[in-house]
Amino acid sequence: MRDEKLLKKAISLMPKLIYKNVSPVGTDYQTKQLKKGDSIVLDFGDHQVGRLAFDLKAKGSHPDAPAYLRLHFAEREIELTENPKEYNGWVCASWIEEEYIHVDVIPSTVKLPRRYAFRYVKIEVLDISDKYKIYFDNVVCTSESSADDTKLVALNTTNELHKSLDKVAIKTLHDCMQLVFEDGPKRDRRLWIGDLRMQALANYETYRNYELVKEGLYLFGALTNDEGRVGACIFLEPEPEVDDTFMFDYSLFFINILLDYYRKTADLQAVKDLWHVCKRQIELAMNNLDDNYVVADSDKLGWCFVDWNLGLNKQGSAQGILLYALEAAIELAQIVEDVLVEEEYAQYYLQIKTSANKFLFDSEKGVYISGSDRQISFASQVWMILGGAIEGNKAVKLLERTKAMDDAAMMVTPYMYHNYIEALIMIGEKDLALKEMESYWGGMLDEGADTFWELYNPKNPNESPYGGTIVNSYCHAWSCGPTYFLRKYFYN
Ligand code: RAM
Repeated sequence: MRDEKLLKKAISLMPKLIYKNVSPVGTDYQTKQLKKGDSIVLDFGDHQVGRLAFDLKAKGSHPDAPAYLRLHFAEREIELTENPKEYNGWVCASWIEEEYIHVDVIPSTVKLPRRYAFRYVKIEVLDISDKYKIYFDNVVCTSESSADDTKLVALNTTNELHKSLDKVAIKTLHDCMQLVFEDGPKRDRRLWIGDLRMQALANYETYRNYELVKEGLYLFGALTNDEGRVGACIFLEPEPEVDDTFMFDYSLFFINILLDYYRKTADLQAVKDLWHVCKRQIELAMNNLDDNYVVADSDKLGWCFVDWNLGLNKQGSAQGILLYALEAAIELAQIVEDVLVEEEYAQYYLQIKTSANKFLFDSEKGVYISGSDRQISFASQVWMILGGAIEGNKAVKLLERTKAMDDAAMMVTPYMYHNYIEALIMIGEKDLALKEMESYWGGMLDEGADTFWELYNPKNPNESPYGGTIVNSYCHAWSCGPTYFLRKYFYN
């Protein structure tokens, strides 16, 4: 389904990109003359999203054969040690940022064809004739982003770790802010709704680009599937289109993003324009409940996202997420004065909450369970807390019990950690929230992160759910939480 009016509005909100030329650090690369088999690694000093150009020059005889080069762009230096030919994972290898190019005329200016996300670029001379050597000059990356750094206010702290967490989180957000909030500028380079929720929150505390959030909301609202379901992500080109991936949790988050946006902007018109989309998401989610008001579990991979832990059962989390979305929907109903719907949702909320505590709570173990195997995971507990199924001290104890269990399914992404930190803050565990954030995101800093990653397992920093780190995204929007948490809850 395509709502042209909403789409037009979305497109009118598309930002202008801001460009900046960045050169590699260290100036001696021009002095390195390269022959066949040689290579050079250029370091841009920080993560960049942009286009690369350079002058290719020769020393020796007039070049009598083209130069054949391979360029490999990397967000982390470790990626340069991996051989793309050995990558065998399920995410398409075409995401690996490498180019094989022939340069016929030397000297000449070479402009690479794509936008890349990187800090390092390795250039290998695959072949040139032995009558000349090449060298590089005027290497420049024209970086691009719609984030306006003049809008930033420094975090008022002397705590060095907090400064770094804030700075790297903002850089992550900055590099993902393009024509839309992208999930990651290396991969998948598009607007995903789960990522948008967190980007919007971090953006409210930093760049305050409300229009970019609004654009995202109108895009998702304009482009749904045939039954009106909000998609998991949107492609922009060649023209805006919703992906055919739909996930229970991601569709519902539309409602929370709209409410967060309204709370910041009081943009009543936007709520009115998009209220029918919210109602449809609730309706569709309600169709997914069994007779006991419990979200029906599914074997279908990706029916609900929650986290990249492939062994995770999603049912418990989905129940909590539905409560979380319903709470937001009730507030939105009040805002648009849709009294009957407000009452209806309040009833749903109570029923679903009661069912969560009746059918998805193991009273012997004292934790929420998920799926027919009664899986215990952090995700289920966190989402039941965020959804309000359990509150206060009871919730504190719930997390303590979960922590004490060796077999509880762990969180694997900064995305799920973000939800965990939010839950801790919600139940009054601010100190613990800060400690957990410092240690988890701080672990990435210890690994040398310039931007925060899509995945981070402290026990195995190079883990990948895709079958190879070479396609992991090391600047990923859903990990920009620290700036939001620090600024909203600790330095306010
Ligand atoms: C990843 C994307 C995105 C996330 C989805 C579920 O492939 O990069 O960040 O929202 O999965």
